[in-house]
Amino acid sequence: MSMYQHYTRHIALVSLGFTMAASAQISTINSVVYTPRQFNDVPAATLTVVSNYPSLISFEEQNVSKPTGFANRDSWHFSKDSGASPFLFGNNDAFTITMDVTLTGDPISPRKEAGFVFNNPLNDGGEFIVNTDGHEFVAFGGFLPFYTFSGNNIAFKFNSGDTVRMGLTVFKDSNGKNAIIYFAGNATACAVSPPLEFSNTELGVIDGTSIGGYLQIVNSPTITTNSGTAVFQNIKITGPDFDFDGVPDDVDTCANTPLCTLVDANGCSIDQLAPCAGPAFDNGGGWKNHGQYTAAVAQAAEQFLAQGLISSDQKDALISAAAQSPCGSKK
Ligand SMILES: [Ca+2]
Ligand SMILES: [Ca+2]
Repeated sequence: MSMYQHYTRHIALVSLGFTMAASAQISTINSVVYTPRQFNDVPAATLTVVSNYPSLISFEEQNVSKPTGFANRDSWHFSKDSGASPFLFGNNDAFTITMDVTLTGDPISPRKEAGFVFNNPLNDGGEFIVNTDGHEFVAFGGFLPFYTFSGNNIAFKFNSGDTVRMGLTVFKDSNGKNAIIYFAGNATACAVSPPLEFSNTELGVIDGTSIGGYLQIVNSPTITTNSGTAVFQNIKITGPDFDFDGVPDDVDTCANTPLCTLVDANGCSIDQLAPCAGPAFDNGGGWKNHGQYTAAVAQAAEQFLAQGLISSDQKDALISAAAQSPCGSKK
């Protein structure tokens, strides 16, 4: 099983309207444009870039050390013209972006941070990041509504070297206002923020904003080997995907899949295909008997195996658990 299949809690997702037309533009994104040294306060440091969008981008900065200066920052932004220029998002665009981020700092202080960056066009439009010294999972700055997953939630204490899943959905809510939902996942938990309405003058993403990822390393005047790496993997941008299962709403057959649950190409988990309480189309009658429930789980598990989503052992374990459950049994 992947690390993201395990979760300790999830927050119920509300069904919200969005603008379909706005997503069509997003589908033209085919690449990224690189902005190495967006901040270049330590020019003599060594930067190594690995460029393999969408599966993997990495930035490594070594020897970020000089008597004075703030930081080095390296960025990438989505592009629709094979990396020639950044894609410019508009105030009406609705979309979901997800990626896996591995941030490593050597040492962890001074601060290394990585995650999403919004730029308008190169001014600070806000960040949603993890960092090595504050151990945070936090969105702040620019026009982004503030949100922290860390706070008192020990599950979202970030440590250098962790691989985490980060995501966000920008959409128009039922009040007709632009809002954002942040998503965070790690080896033990997955969660989303509540929908947060934008409160800037433009009430949302400012026209002409570019969006992507970045690594920032704060200069150390004393540690000459001050270094860090950010690896961005499985970068995905689609129309809004409110359950963050990788299948956009307009083609997701099963809404409100629990966060970080394995789904098929239609966005359905095994539990959604074979719910303990009985199939939704059964008018509340539930399963005829326990055997019918177990057969439904077995059918779903066989499909997941055939699609390469689970192993044979996992399939057997799922069927065994279904057989031992009380689901479908008459009381
Ligand atoms: Ca979905
Ligand atoms: Ca789904």
